[in-house]
Amino acid sequence: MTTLTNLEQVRRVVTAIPGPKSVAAIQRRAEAVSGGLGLTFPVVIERASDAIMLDLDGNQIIDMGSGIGVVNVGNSSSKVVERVIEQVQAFTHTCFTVAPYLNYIEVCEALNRLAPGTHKKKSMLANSGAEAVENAVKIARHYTKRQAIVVFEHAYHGRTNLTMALNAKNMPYKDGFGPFAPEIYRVPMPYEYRWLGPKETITEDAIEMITHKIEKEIGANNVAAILIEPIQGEGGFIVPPLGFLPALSKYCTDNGIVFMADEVQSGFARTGNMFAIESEGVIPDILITAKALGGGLPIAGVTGRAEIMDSSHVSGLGGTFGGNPVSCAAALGALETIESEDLIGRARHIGDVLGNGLLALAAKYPVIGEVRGRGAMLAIELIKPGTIEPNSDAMSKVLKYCMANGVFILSAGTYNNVIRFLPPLVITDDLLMDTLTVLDEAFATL
Ligand code: PLZ
Repeated sequence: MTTLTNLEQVRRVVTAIPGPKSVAAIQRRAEAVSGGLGLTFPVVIERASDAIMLDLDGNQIIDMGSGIGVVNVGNSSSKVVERVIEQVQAFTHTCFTVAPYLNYIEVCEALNRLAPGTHKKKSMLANSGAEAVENAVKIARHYTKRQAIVVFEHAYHGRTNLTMALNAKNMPYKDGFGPFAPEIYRVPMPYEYRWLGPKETITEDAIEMITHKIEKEIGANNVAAILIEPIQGEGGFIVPPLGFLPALSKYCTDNGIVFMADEVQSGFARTGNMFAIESEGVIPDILITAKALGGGLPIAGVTGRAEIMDSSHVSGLGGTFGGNPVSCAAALGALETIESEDLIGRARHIGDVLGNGLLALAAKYPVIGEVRGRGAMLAIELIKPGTIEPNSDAMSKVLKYCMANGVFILSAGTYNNVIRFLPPLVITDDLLMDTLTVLDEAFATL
C-alpha cells in the first residue's frame, strides 16, 4: 500500500497556469470527452490534500471551491481515507436492498440525529443530489397524494429530467433538453439585492405573493411540497431575508404541504450550523443532502419525518448503488471529522476572516455591489459601478487572474456575475489571507 504524504498547505506557482502538461492533457480531453461537459479550470489535478491541489505541472493551487462544496473536511481527509481503505478491503458492493450492511444503517442513524428537530426521523440514501431530490419528490407526492411541487426563482436542484424542470435557469441547464416534467410551479424568491419592491417589507410581500399564487393558480390542497434551498447555491448564494423561511414553513404546516429543504450545497457545517435551515430554528419535513456528506465520495440522503419516509410501499424506493458501502464508510469518516474537529466553529471563523476581507475589498472596489452569505458560504456580486447592472465581464477577468496565480474560485448566479467562496472548512488562515491578497491584485487589474 502506498501512502501519499500530505501536501504542504501553501500556494506555489512554478509554471504558467495552465502549464504545458495540463495543456496537453486538456487536448486529450477534447478528443475523448463529450463536448457537452463544462470546464471551469483547464488545469489537470494529480493530487490534493486539505485545501491545496497539486497539478500535473507541479503548481500548488488554493482550493476555494471544495469541488462545489463537497470536500468540507478537506481533500483526502484522513478519517475518510482510512475508513474507505478498510471498507474496500472488506467488501465493495452487495446492493443494500438485496443484502444489507451496517454502515448504511449507521449513516441513516447519523442523518436522523443531525437533521433538525427531535421528532422521529428516517432516511434513505442515493448517489447524487439530483437523485435525492427526485426521491424526495416521489416521497412527498406519495405521502400527500398530491402532485404539485412549488419551487423558486433562481433555484437549482440537478440535471436529471425532473430536476431540470425544478431549475430556474434555462442556459445551460435546460435549453433544448425538454420536454420537462409537469406539475412544477415557480414562485418569486426574495432576492434582496435585486428586489424591486420596498426592502423593509420584503418578507411579508414575498410571502403574500407566493401564497396568493399558490392559492389562485394551483390550490394549496394540490401542493405536495414546497422545495427550497435555504441559501440558494448556483443561483448566486441568495440568502432569504429574516423571517421568510419560518413563514414559509408555517404556511406548509397550516396547509398539509411537505416543507423540503435542499441542503445539498449548504449542508454539513458549511454555513456555521450543521444545516443552513437551523439559523432561524426552522424544522423541515424533509431534508435533502449530498455533496459534503461523502467527504468526496458520491452519496446523498433523504431524511424526514418517519411517517412521511415510511409512506411509500415496499420497493417503491431503491437503486443499485444508493448508499454503496464505500461511500457510506467515507460519509461516516466525514461526519466524524465534522463533529470531532468542530468544523461548525471553523466555518464561523472562516466567515469572519474571509467575510471581513471581502467587505474591505468591497469598500475599495465599487465593482463589488454586495458581499453576502453565511459562515464559509460567501459570495460577492459584481456590478457596473453606480448601477446594479450585472458585470459578468469583471467576474471572468477576476477569476482568470486568480487561476493564473494559483487560486481556484468558482462563479455562480443567474446573471453570471457572482463570485462564490466554498473553501474546505479545514483551510488555514494563511491560505485565506493569501487568497484575499490575490483577489485584491485581481480587482486592481480591472
Ligand atoms: N441541489 C442545491 O447545489 C448541485 C451543480 C454542478 P448533484 N450543485 C452543483 C453542475 O454544474 O452540475 C446541486 C445543488 C443543489 C442539488 C444539486 C444536484 O446535486 O450531486 O450534482 O446531482
